[in-house]
Amino acid sequence: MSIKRLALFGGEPEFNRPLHVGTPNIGDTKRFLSRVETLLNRRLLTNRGPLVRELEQRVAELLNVKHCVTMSNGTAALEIATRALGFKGNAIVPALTFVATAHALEWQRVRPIFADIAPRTHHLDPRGIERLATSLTSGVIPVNLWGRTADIDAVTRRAANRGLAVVFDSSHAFGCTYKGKPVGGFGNAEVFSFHATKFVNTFEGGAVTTNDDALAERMRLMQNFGFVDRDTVIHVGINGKMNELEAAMGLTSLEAMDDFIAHNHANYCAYLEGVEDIDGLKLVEYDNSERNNYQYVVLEVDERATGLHRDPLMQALHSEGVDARRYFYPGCHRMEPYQSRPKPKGQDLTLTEAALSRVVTLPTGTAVTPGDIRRIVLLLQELLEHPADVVQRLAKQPHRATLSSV
Ligand code: T4K
Repeated sequence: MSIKRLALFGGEPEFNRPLHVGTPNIGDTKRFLSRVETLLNRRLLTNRGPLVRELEQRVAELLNVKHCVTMSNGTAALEIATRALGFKGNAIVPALTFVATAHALEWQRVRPIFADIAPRTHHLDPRGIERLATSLTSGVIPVNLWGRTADIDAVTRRAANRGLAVVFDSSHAFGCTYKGKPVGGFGNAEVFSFHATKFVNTFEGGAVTTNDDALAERMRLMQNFGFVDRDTVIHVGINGKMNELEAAMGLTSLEAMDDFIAHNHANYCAYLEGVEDIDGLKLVEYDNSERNNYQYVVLEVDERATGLHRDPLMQALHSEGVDARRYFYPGCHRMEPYQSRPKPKGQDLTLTEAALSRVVTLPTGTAVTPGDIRRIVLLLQELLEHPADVVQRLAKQPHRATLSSV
């Protein structure tokens, strides 16, 4: 294939509309609109209406957990769950996560202490819990990253050894299992994000699930100003509620969840088939004995083998309309206010740093087809045939930081 075909070298971009990592899955539009019509006719738009209740019940059933408390978003869900559990002092979180995991703590003046990851899975290395915990540590937030679960038993055991509360950030892991059991009932609580970019979405939204009755009750108070009835407030609280429109989307999304997962899986397989023979490219693995949602396709680029670092490869993909992302660069520990702080004793983020310089997240979801993916793979092959030319070409042109959206 001639190098001139590539957009960087004067060819037409492979995709004339950008392919994103997070284009929302929609589900059955008619079902959604009919729910919207019903809720508008009912004139009950928020404050735990029937659609929010139905969503909570369906999620609790699906995840086989006693309580699901819906929230305005995943970040508020993390804040409320950790506050309701009495997190204070500091808490251990992986540095390789979306910054909301850390900010949710910091916002309540609980200091996040960043721990390293296990290199193969990108999940929190459970040994970091004992290494970093001090007398000030109150809890841990392990993150079930990329659409599959962490080593939940090891994390829970190590946290228990130190008497720490555990809130799983399962924002990426809705619908997944660990040892055959659905995510949702592990630790003291689990948090989900239903942001538009998540494979099951409520536009904005989130939830906390738990089997702890008292915790669920406290969280319900906290997300509704502390009200128990119209006039009685018994707890400090905020407005962390999901509304009826969001729940309508959530229910519609839930009905299509199996189709979304099947689509994501087909996409993942298309990537896998395409890149497995390319030296220096490796997809982050899924354990096929578990249920995974495959919502993130994460590629590791080994520059020594490919001759091309992840960054120029990603930039070249951008020029072709493939909006690959380097989640979660540069790492929470390199963002403010965390970056300016002294390093905690015993902290070593070598493996996190290595992953952050190699990973690139590729477009998937129902807006992307296996056919699109075969074209992306061809692009990868072509770009990696000319690493030096790609670098030289990019040096001559400024990188557009983001593609025009949607
Ligand atoms: N914990 C973890 C581990 C998380 O990943 C997240 C959120 C949270 C906690 C917090 O949950 P929330 O409070 O957000 O519920 C996105 C999302 O904003 C964020 O929810 C998500 N993680 C994170 C991984 O990704 P961005 O800034 O990278 O995505 P954004 O908005 O640029 O969207 C990506 C692309 O998707 C866009 O370029 C275009 C496309 N898109 C996006 C939206 C919103 C659409 O086509 N339509 C849309 O409506 O953060």
